[in-house]
Amino acid sequence: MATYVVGDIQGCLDPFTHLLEKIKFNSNRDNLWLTGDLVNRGPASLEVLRFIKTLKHSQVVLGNHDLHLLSVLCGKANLDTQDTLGAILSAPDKEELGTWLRHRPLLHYDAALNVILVHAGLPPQWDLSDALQCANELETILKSQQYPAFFECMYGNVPSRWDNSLQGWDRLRVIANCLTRLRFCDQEGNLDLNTKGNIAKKDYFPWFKVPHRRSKNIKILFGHWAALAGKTGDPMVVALDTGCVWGHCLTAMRLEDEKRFTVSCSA
Ligand SMILES: [Mn+2]
Repeated sequence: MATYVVGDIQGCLDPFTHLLEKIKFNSNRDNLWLTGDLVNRGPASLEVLRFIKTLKHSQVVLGNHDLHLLSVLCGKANLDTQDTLGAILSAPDKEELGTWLRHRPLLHYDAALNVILVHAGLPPQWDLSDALQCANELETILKSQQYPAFFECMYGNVPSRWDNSLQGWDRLRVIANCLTRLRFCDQEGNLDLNTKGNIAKKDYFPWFKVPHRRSKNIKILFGHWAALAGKTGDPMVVALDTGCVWGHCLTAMRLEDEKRFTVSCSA
């Protein structure tokens, strides 16, 4: 038995299938962890979702595109021109797929390995216990009948900084932005959710390089940030989005020995 952690698939079924063949993935025996953004931008989101839902031993965390799909499914957002989620919206099993996806966590912590799996990252103010608590607050709403009200309030970049005194939808929006959209923030934890490359604005850092970040003692596996090309320069922070949907590659890392396997995604 091995555990493989796969980066952002974004509806790219063929590279995903090729990668599973390359690692000789055995769904009866092996574990698959996924960094989220299973869907959108790529050509086969419906098929990717259906396939992952059938896996016996999988651990998914939700990404921003997964949350957007859930929001569209409950009528709280419209598809934008770059979205490729149309086939899911007209699928006969869209309810089951949506319910399954909505019950996935935002963060997974493996205590035996001291490893966190998260889509984007953690703000510098959070230690492990804060991260677990905040993810759980949002997961609880997503699993409840209140979830459409969250999606109505999810979109937006403010408040720009986590503060434990935040309440209500503002609190949940910041939690969602940290866990699923974060790339850069400053030492005080102000999020820059607009910069998408790998060059920080003045006084900002990649979230994992902020001095005094309180989660430095835990290994963190994440996706979301294709411009990093799988490199952080820090063995405790493991980037796994290698830009599959942008024609680069899809990566699986075997957790036991951290060996990486990749397949090319150029058309
Ligand atoms: Mn993402």
